[in-house]
Amino acid sequence: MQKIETVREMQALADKLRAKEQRIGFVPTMGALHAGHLSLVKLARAKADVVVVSIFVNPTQFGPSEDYSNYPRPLEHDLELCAEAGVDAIFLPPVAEIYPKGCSTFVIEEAVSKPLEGASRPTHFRGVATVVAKLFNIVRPHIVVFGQKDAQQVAVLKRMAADLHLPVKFVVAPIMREPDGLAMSSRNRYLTAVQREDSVVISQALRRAQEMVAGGEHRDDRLIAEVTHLLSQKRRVRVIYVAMVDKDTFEPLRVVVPGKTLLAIAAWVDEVRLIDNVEL
Ligand code: PAJ
Repeated sequence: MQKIETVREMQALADKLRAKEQRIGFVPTMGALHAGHLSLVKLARAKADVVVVSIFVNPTQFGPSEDYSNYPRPLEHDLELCAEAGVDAIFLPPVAEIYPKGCSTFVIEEAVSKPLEGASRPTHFRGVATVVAKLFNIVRPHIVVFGQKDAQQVAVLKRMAADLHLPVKFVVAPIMREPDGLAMSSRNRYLTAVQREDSVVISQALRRAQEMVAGGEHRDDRLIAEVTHLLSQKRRVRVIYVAMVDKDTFEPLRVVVPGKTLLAIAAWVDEVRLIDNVEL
C-alpha cells in the first residue's frame, strides 16, 4: 500500500494509472475507520482496478463549536485496516497541502444543501463540497463511493458533480449497522455505555416508520409524530430534526412516494450528535 502525502505525488500517480487505462476507485474519509468505511472500500475494489482511500479531517466542514480538534485520529490502526482491506494507495495530506496559505475559493451548492443538516450546520456542506471537489481533482477517480449514512451529503455531492461537469461515477453503499441497529459512525466512540443504550432508539424509530408504511400509512405528519414520540421516550435524546424528504432534492414530501422517499433523523444523545435515515 502506497502512502501519499502531497497533491503533486497523488496527481502524478493518478496520471500514471490513467495512462495505463486503469480505473481508479476512490473512497474519501476522515479516518477513524470502521466496518461502514470498509464496506465502501470493498465496493470500490469490485468496481475499479485501483482503490485510493483518503484520510483527511477537513477543518472547513466543522462549525466553530464542533469537534474538529477532538475528532478521533487513530492513524496507525486506520492504516492497518486499509492494508488488510486491499487498499492500493492512501492519501493523507496535511491541512496546508489542501488549504495552502491564501486559498480563497469555495464550492457552494445552493439548494440541496439548505435544509436539515444544512439548516443546523450552516457552513458544513460548503466545506464538504469544497474538499470533495479538491479531492476529485487530486485523485482523478473514475468511480467514487459514498455511504447512504450521510444521505444528504450524497445528494449534495451528486448535484455538485453534475453542475460542475465532473466526470465521476457515483456508487452509494448501504448503511452498515451494529447488531442492535445503531448506524456505525466514527462518532459512536464518544458514547458512554448509558448513552449508547439510549442511542438505539434512533434506528428503532426509523424501523417503526417503515413498518407503518408497510401497514398502509403514507402521511408525513403521522409518521413524523410517531418517530418523534418514540425518540422522546429516552431521557438523553433530543431531536434536532425528523423529516420526510425527496431523496435527491431534499425537499419535503407530504406523502410517501415509493422509491423516492427518505425519512431522516438528527438527534443529540447528550452532547453527541447522531444522524440516521431509511428509505420508505
Ligand atoms: P466520514 O464521516 O469519514 O465518512 C466517509 C464515508 O463513509 C462517507 O461516504 C460516509 O457516508 C461513509 N459511512 C460512514 N458511516 C457509514 C456506515 N455506517 N455505513 C456506510 N457508510 C458509512 O463523510 C465524510 O467522512 C466526509 O464528509 C468526507 C466525504 C470525507 C469529506 O470530508
